[in-house]
Amino acid sequence: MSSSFEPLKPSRVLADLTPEGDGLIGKATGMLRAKTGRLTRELLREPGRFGLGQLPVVNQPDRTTTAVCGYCSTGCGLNIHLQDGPNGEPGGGGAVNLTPTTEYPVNLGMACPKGWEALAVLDAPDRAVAPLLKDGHGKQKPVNWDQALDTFRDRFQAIQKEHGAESVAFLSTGQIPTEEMALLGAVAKFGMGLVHGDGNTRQCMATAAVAYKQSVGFDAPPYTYADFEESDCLIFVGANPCLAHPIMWERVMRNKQKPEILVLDPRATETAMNATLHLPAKPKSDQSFFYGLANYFIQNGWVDRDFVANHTAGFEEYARFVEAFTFERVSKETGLPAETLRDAALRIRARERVSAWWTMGVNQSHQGTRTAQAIINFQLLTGSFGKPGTGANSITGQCNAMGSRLFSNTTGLLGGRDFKKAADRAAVAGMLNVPEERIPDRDSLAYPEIIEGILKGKIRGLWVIATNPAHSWINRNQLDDVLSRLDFLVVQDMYHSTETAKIADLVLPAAGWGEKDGTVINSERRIGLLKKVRKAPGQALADFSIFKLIADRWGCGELFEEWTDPEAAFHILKRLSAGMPCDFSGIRDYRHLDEAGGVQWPYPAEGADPAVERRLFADGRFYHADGRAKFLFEEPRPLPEAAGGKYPFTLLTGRGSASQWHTQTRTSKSAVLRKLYPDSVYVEVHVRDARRLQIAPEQTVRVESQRGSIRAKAFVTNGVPEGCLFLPMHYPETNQLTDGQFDPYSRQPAYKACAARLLADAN
Ligand SMILES: Nc1nc2c(c(=O)[nH]1)N[C@H]1C(S)=C(S)[C@@H](COP(=O)(O)OP(=O)(O)OC[C@H]3O[C@@H](n4cnc5c(=O)[nH]c(N)nc54)[C@H](O)[C@@H]3O)O[C@H]1N2
Ligand SMILES: Nc1nc2c(c(=O)[nH]1)N[C@H]1C(S)=C(S)[C@@H](COP(=O)(O)OP(=O)(O)OC[C@H]3O[C@@H](n4cnc5c(=O)[nH]c(N)nc54)[C@H](O)[C@@H]3O)O[C@H]1N2
Ligand code: SF4
Ligand SMILES: [Mo]
Repeated sequence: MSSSFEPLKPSRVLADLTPEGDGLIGKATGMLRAKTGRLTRELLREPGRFGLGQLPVVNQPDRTTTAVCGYCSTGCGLNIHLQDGPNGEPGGGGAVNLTPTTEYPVNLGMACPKGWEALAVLDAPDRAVAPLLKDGHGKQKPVNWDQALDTFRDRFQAIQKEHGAESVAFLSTGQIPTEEMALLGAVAKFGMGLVHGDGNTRQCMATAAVAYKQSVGFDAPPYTYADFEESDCLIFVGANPCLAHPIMWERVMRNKQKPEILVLDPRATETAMNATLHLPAKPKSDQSFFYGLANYFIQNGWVDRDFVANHTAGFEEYARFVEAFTFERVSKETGLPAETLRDAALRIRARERVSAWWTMGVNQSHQGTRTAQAIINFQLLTGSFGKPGTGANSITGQCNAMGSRLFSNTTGLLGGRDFKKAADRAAVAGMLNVPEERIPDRDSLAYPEIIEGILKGKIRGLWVIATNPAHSWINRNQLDDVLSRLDFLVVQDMYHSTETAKIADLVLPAAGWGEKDGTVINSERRIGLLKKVRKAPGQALADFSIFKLIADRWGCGELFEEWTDPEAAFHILKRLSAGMPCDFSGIRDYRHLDEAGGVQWPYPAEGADPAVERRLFADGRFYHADGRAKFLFEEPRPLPEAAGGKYPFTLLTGRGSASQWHTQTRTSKSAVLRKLYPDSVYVEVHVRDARRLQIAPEQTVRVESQRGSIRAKAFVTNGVPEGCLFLPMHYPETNQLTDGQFDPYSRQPAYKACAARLLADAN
């Protein structure tokens, strides 16, 4: 590691600044941001300088294998370099290093800092290496697997006996392979008799999933990453790919169409700084923005009449509805001048291949579903679907968010089916050889209702797998209280030190990425392969094995006999997918995935398109029975908790750097990554707000909402608009302030706007 490399802390850049002259501050913070944004590219050229990946000498066939990265939904391919075993077996000693795969169609030889450091975080001292059980004094003590499994069964069965089968619930994840998550969903629901189980994808993708299902008839992001390069106008809405999906952003940088890049984000993010037009609309005004844009296009006759007539439904009503969204009105609601709105419209109109990309700035909102559909509607009326460089494209978050949307068996039945449909239940019962009556005939409660169920004493046992709600759930002070009411809390995680594992009655030690096999589905629907290239520490087991052990101990193991190992499970998944829009029954086996560089769904057994990069809807046929996509719309609603009075700021939250991952259980374990972000929580505040409140850069301040009060370092910047604050989600303090509000259709938490105040005095 080079000692000359200086960490990118805001403190260092800002220490040199005086609050005089916004220009200077703007320039300096801009510099910092540009640096963070540029980091990935610098890394690619000179990884050694950053202490990342001491490059292996050569790619030796016996000593190199491949696997997909296990952090974000980009799904980069990595070459894993192996050392020889104790007796000289080539590659038998496990992974010692990795480098991005040049031939993988996703990343083309690139990786971000998290990917480069993926192996380092496996060796942390706080890895869970044995099951831990709370003793009579509330202290967690190591026990063996036998005791752990007995306790799991006895406690949960006792709760179910007393309070009914539905009194135990589970929280799944988009973090583990599809095989594991499908087995979990099957064991929990068909084996253990649970009805309620949801996952951390509720916090993340629920809005996009519901929006697609309602609009196009199936949860199907339509694009391929090639569209980043083929588009001549990219509209990013509430997305900061520069740091949240750095390798997708690298694909944008390869775009040779001299693209127009519009970024709709209240903050001047790293991505916005690379835009041809940044549109700093007020938080949650995107829905009005797209209605206004649609109205302007319709008024000018810029509608793809053929596409609308042949492939959509409800356009006339939509056109009437958006008439009210004049630029005058939209200007008031978004805070963008009418001139800027017109400019944006003309820029879009001037281009041929327009793509719209959205992430959490849209999904995490009290009106996320209708906002996502406002984007979909706009792309429908301009016919921007199914052609290269187009689409209404939700970027997913976790490495297997897409797998979770299809196969978690939580609020939807395996393979994108519906628990409420008898035919779907019968189909799954037949394919899995489980009695039909074991399949619940209704949806699970959604995550927020599960929490409410605990509060009301209806849910008394909870099994949490690969997610850390005590840090990541909205308004977590309340959640702490809720979780403490449970009779029995089981947490299955790689680390025993997560906020949720620390309060668990039973901790089950799990293997992580690199320590097990399986597949994940990335944002462009590409199924990629994870591989075991390391032994898990101590007694930690792959989640797959843990679920099998639990099924056996519970007494329902015989239902899952066919699920012998992840690859056998993959064949079951293929069967479950057959005939569905996500059909991938044509994938031969794991080896096929490895050889092909991953395979996008659909890939049916008959007539699969062999192209490496594919998009959906080229024929204009959507998944509704009539083949048409629907225009869905609604009056925008005011913010549930508008800024004003005692709490004059709007608090936004989100990703802070390319090197931090969520609740930091993993990324905080790499010494290299730790140098790349501030080690304690900071709040972004606009220069003029800081000056008004007499807050100096780096000063410790207090941020408060109706839910809580935290101390944070002031990061004075004009990257956030006046009247807004921004807190990165990676620090446990952030969700002490957020407000438990949800989208009515998707039940996704509205993490990205609540009222707050800022006090210069931190005491
Ligand atoms: N380094 C890193 N990468 C990650 C992750 C990580 O933790 N770290 N997490 C992964 C996951 S699971 C996810 S879901 C993605 C998230 O990826 P992104 O959604 O791109 O990241 P966020 O920072 O949460 O939110 C994006 C932007 O939304 C803006 N925003 C807030 N409110 C609004 C609004 O009302 N309208 C608009 N237009 N914008 C708004 C915020 O200012 C922010 O810049 O990242 C993935 N990649
Ligand atoms: N304020 C605010 N809060 C947010 C957000 C925001 O933008 N703002 N974003 C939300 C979003 S989009 C998301 S996705 C969530 C993420 O929230 P979480 O899911 O709670 O975050 P992670 O830190 O990814 O938690 C994953 C856990 O799984 C463990 N783990 C990793 N791999 C494995 C494995 O293979 N097996 C097992 N058993 N465990 C494993 C990790 O150690 C970690 O404890 O946060 C949400 N919270
Ligand atoms: S961009 Fe995402 S998938 Fe690629 S290396 Fe980084 S974290 Fe891994
Ligand atoms: Mo997410």
